[in-house]
Amino acid sequence: MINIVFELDDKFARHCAAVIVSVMKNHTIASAEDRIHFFLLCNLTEENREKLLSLKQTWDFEISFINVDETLFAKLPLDNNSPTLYYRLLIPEILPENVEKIIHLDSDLILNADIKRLWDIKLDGYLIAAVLDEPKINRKKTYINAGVVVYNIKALKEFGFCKKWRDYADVLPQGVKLQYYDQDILNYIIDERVLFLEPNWNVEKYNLSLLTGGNLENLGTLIYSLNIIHYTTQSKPWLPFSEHPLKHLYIKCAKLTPWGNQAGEHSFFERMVYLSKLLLKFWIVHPLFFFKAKFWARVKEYGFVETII
Ligand SMILES: [Mn+2]
Repeated sequence: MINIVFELDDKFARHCAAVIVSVMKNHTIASAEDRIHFFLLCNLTEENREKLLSLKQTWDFEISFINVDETLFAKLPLDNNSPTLYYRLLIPEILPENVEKIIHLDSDLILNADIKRLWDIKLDGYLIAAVLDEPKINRKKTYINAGVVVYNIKALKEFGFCKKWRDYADVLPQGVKLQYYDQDILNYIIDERVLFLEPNWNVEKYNLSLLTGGNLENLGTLIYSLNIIHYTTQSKPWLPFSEHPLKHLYIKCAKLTPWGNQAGEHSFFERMVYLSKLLLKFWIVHPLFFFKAKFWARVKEYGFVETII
């Protein structure tokens, strides 16, 4: 059995469904070992659960919904984000006893290869396997992206992962800022025994142009080497004005979900409402933006919407 875990709230149910479709579409079940069990850490409405379950009419997989007690994260900073982003910290202790290994996937990505190829990578003594992220100031060179991670649950239990992050949360000063929340914690706690995966297992903004040589419009057969596309930017493929060069891969899968009819289509009204909200948010942060030459230079280079996103 191949185990996959997601964490999500009601807003992301539809995007998680698109990921499930993308996993199944690219997967061949040759034997019982290849069957997939999805574990969803979530507190979803009945309606959203039913819709996710209805995918079983088309695809052959197992699915379990696991409720999460959000008070467990009371000591961690959230700002205005959903506590969902911390659910993954529970992975080593919230799953059934017999799950010794699991692939964690974000709900803002799309599989473009058979997940079995990732599953078959041997973890041996490693705690996790993941892809390197962009090294920024104050971030270590071996900083990993938390969107696609293979967890060696047995090893993480022995390592005491859950105790370690709770101890860490206990000493966090009030009002502290974690720039990337759960991802910063994961990188802080796990500083050793990380198996670095090939970048094509988590193709995000940072490594997309590195892998494609910058030629994003005309990828040709190169597209087949991008195993997982992770839409990490603000410009998610389901939003109006998204300019992600691989947004069509998301839309193709989203159309095959119970939410899918209008995936990727936005009426003029929706686009205007979205643009007004963006503009307002931007204006609050940069009230004098229209006086700044730098702003207009960016508009010229990237376009107005991309600049204010
Ligand atoms: Mn993500």
